[in-house]
Amino acid sequence: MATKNSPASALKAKPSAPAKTRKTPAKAGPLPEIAEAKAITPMGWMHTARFLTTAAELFHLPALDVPEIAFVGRSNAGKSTCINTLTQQKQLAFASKKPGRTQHINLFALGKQGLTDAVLADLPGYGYAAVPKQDKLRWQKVMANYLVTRENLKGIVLLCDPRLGMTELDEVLLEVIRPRVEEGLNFLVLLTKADKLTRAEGTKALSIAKLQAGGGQAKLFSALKKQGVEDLAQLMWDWTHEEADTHAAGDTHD
Ligand SMILES: Nc1nc2c(ncn2[C@@H]2O[C@H](COP(=O)(O)OP(=O)(O)OP(=O)(O)O)[C@@H](O)[C@H]2O)c(=O)[nH]1
Ligand SMILES: [Mg+2]
Repeated sequence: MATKNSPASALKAKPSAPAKTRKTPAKAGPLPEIAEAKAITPMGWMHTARFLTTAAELFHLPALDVPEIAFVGRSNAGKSTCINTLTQQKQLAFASKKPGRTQHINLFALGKQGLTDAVLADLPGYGYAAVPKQDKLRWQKVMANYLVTRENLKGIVLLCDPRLGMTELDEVLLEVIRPRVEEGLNFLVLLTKADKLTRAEGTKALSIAKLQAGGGQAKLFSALKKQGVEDLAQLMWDWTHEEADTHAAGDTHD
């Protein structure tokens, strides 16, 4: 959904001024304002993503003052694939058939070079049986700490394979983040691999996820069919530009 001052709403051109008689021949190429609007569609913005840094421990993560969105979920849920699909880059985040592929917190910067305005965080998945118990517990602590203490965290996307539903560890994560969601942290349950579901199954899974999401939202997504991609890009934009939108909206009133 487009909000005020979102890239999509920027595309809605203002009523154009009455055409004046042109004295000089028109130059070829797009009008500057159209070129500008094109550069800031949610998908265009997502495409600016580039690797920022990686960290195995929380204290290795740089403190940032731009909004950050975390992609979390069980191993193999499709977090890295989702980031690659959103950013339209094949190998920005490492996706793999082998669960447990992502083992560090990987940050990706968004926005024009030198003008980072948001960060995506790809987190290692949990619940992969082959990981030694000690490592599992260590990781669960790191992640819980990250989700509770990361100051610039603006939103959490919990990716979930609807064929498996919410696992016990997903429920634990929901409990961990509940206080922050109640305080207004943005939250989305993203049902991945929707291409594996019939339409009826998708509708049912979505209504269950909406209930489980508490104060958050739920959406269907398929990297394979490119379902829900633009919608998600728009939501990411809205989450990370809320204050700018509010200020701009306020500017219209005296
Ligand atoms: N059919 C289908 N397969 C998908 C989709 N998204 C991801 N996959 C597959 O699911 C597997 C796991 O994807 P990843 O993106 O590596 O999952 P992850 O959540 O990052 O996994 P970890 O890094 O282990 O936590 C890969 O084989 C992907 O090709 C989708 O939308 N549809
Ligand atoms: Mg991954």
